Amino acid sequence: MNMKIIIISILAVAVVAGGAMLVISGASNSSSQTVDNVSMVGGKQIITISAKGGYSPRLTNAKAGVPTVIKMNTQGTFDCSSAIVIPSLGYRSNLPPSGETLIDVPPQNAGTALQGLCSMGMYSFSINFN
Ligand SMILES: [Cu+2]
Repeated sequence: MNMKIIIISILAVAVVAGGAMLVISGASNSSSQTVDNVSMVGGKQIITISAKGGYSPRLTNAKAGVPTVIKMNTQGTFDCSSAIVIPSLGYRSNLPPSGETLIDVPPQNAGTALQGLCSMGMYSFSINFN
């Protein structure tokens, strides 16, 4: 009987702590424009952008001339930012409510600004290649 109560309270603490960490990481993501969301994996440049009530980060500085993958993250995204359009790539997709969607981007010339939009053009993000 006592054991059960202890286990339940441990679970409750874990859930609350997990929730708090999510809130903290979410806040730091949206407040900072200089998040490091670009990484190189196996010669490919991976740009991570999350979509939920808009796109984060709004502005990304990336390398020109390398094959690139945009990794769109959704997590409980039920707003229109899940309907994504990248006009210059002719790309249009409906992202799943939660998950990862990979978008292949061919090497871009220096000076290119790639723009992504929600289908209504209300939310946007840009990636500058240099
Ligand atoms: Cu929209």
